[in-house]
Amino acid sequence: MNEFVLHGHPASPFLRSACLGFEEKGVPYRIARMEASDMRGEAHRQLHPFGRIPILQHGDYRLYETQAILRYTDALIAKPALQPTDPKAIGRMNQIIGINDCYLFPMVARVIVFHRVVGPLLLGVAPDEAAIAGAVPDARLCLRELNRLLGDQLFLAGEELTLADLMLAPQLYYLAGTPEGGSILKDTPLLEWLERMNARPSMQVTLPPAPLRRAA
Ligand SMILES: N[C@@H](CCC(=O)N[C@@H](CS)C(=O)NCC(=O)O)C(=O)O
Repeated sequence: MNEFVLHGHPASPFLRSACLGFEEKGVPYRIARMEASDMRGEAHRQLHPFGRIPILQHGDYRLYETQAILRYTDALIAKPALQPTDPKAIGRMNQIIGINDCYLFPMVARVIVFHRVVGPLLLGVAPDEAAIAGAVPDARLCLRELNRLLGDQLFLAGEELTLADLMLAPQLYYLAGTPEGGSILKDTPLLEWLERMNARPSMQVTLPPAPLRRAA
């Protein structure tokens, strides 16, 4: 089989989600590291017209959008299955992936994690406290809803690990390390789920670079 190559920066939670798919499958892959200075340049736009990461290259097949990469990985490599077969669990998994892509990342992580973690520690930019404060109500909403959907289950979409867990864990890893996220998550089932996820070998071998790791 052709080599799996993921283009991206190791600090990216979306890149980490894509890596988790390969790690959980036990399949080798390579990260083609992109620097912050490469982002949105011509070469990047050739790979991803919207200038985001990650991008998967598999032979002559190129794919972007993290959930699409994860679904491709799961379709190609059967075991262990990372998508449920029960229609209700499939619906829940897809709903939670949608919450991540439509609400949690753009409204919460892209603001709080950027201004608390990525900006100060990676780019040398001071946090924008007003932007952070403005995102806190959305953080409360997202985390309350994820807690409700998790309920007393082991994983987000039921009793088995699914793509929803792989999408959410890298985002919440960072958010939990911020004062705002940490305080909202304190003593919740979602934090217990995150701790279970953090203990998985796949999460341990995909930790972000050290400065960001300490902050999280
Ligand atoms: N919907 C995209 C989102 C990817 C995304 O936003 N990645 C971030 C890094 S974690 C990025 O590329 N940020 C660069 C930017 O916004 O300029 C996916 O699922 O892959």
